[in-house]
Amino acid sequence: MSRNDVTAWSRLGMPAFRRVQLGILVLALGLFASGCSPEDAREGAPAKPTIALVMKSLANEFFVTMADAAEAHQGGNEGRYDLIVNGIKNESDLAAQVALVEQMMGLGVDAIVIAPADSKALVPVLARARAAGIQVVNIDNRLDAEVLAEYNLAIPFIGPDNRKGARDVAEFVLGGLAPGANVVILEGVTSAHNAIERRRGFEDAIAATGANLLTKQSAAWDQTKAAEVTAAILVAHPETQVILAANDNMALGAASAVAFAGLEHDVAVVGFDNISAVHPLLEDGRIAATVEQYGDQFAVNGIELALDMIAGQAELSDRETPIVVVTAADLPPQEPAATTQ
Ligand code: ALL
Repeated sequence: MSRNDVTAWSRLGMPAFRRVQLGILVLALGLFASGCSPEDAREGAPAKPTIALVMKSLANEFFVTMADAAEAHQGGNEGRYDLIVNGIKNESDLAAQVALVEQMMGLGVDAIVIAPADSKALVPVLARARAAGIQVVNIDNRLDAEVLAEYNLAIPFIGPDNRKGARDVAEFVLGGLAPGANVVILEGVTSAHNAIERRRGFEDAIAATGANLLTKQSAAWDQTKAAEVTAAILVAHPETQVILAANDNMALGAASAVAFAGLEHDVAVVGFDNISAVHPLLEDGRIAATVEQYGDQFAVNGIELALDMIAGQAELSDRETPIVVVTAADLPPQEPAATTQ
């Protein structure tokens, strides 16, 4: 069995998490059956490099879309590289993501393209990967500059200006309300740089529009947690008018808590990601706006950069990707319902 088997398994159309696990298992069994250690496999590997995409929660549509884009890219570039797609189950399970990177090192991959769950905790293991000669590209959530400097590491980053995206979407909603509007912020995992940047962007918009911040709390990027946290906030602060959620999963959770609370006034909810699950809620107003950050392109750009780095042709500079506020007006017109004669 070769590394190609991993890629073949990864395109069977199973849920991403399972196919990833199977892919790793198939590769591991292949190595075992042929009596090779991962190092031996690396020596006898095909000239094609193997790239590992290491993401966060595959329960989040954002990362499933990212995985699909990476697999589609590899499908169109089969002669150039092999791909292993990985993710963790739980948004805040940092230890699981560290273990995944170690697993990828053990498999002897040539490059790791990673969306780190935490901006500091992943740096030591990535330093070990670099020391083992593996190229590393950071996508989506930026690694902490100070910790990178401590490890004397230069890792290029591909991702958006999260602070600006958050500010833009918050100003879109707050701009339509009188100054003094009562606002709640739902933060992501607070040790993630993009969560911090989005919180700052929301605070920028609150300051710029003269809104009133009632409370900011983390729901760790998670829909269920966001529903629980929001339900408690709405009991403590029934005067809430706007909920600024740092991702769409939390916006979905917040919207369900708002519906359940049955307040007598409207509560505007915003998110970030533009996953398809929020589109029906944008259409009917339960979510006012989100931010498209083209997450599918992070992985593809990261893979291309990794290939250049493996070939020794890349400049290690960061690449900023676009962001745009999305509202119901930006969605494609709905298909008319099918009629039966
Ligand atoms: C961030 C992404 C997304 C996502 C979140 C959840 O890094 O940019 O906004 O929803 O991770 O893990």
